[in-house]
Amino acid sequence: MILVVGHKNPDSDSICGALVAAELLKSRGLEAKPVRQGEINRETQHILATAGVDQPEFRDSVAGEKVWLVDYTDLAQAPDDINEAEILGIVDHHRLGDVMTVNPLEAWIWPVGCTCTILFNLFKMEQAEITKPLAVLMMSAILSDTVGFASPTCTQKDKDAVQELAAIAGIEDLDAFIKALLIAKTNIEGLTAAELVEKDLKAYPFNGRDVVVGQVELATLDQVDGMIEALEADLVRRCTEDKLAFAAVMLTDITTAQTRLIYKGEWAEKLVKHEQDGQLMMENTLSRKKQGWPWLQNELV
Ligand SMILES: [Mn+2]
Repeated sequence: MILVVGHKNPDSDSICGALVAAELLKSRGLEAKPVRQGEINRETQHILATAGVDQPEFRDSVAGEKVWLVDYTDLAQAPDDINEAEILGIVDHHRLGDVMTVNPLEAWIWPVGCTCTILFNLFKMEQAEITKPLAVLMMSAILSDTVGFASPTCTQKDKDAVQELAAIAGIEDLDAFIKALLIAKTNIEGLTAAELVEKDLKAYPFNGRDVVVGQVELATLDQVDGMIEALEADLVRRCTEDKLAFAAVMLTDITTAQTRLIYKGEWAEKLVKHEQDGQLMMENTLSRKKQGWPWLQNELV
């Protein structure tokens, strides 16, 4: 049995990708099971309901198992005992991280907008059947990761994949489909500051220290009015409890690509010079991977 496992703090690509990759392995005649390392978010719930697919089983230990990794190659995002598992495969669209393998592996790492775009192409290459639910899972993950094609991470391969998948899924009104997805993505009603920071938090080892950067995608920055102090307090708490050098959360208005960065920690002073009127605004910044984190790495060295 191969466990197909997405990253910690799973986003939609990580859940849909695990579900889809497990089906690809099954189509090769292998036994495979998708698993998740955390609770699924509201957008992913919306996608699974639309596709009519159950969420993967929770699993945070993979010792002694054969695994495929989906949507990451960083140890920090893998199950804690990943070194006791055998990594047989990787499908990912991030920079290459620090996982090591004992044996040769199958690795599909493409610079595209979404893991599901790679999986879609693997299904085509292997002439495996893409059912309607699989098409909904893949197109939704691609639209989520690329923020409805608006992210600079989006490539022609992502657009082509969605077009073909929408036809298979029988989605006639793609704009309405995207709108419903983005409403689910930006729904933060009732979430606490800690839950917002945690929502899509990623850990990055940097210069021998630990850094975390979260991102909250919003329909308007007004949604977090009145929560800024609580968000800052939560970042301070994380820096103390987890001995972080820097903790930040990107508050991104996905309609204008404007991001407000809330940040704390020992290294925070390195960024103060970019503030205007007490706020650090990052113009034209939708993507943490392509814009936010590269900029931060430059500033934090
Ligand atoms: Mn992804």
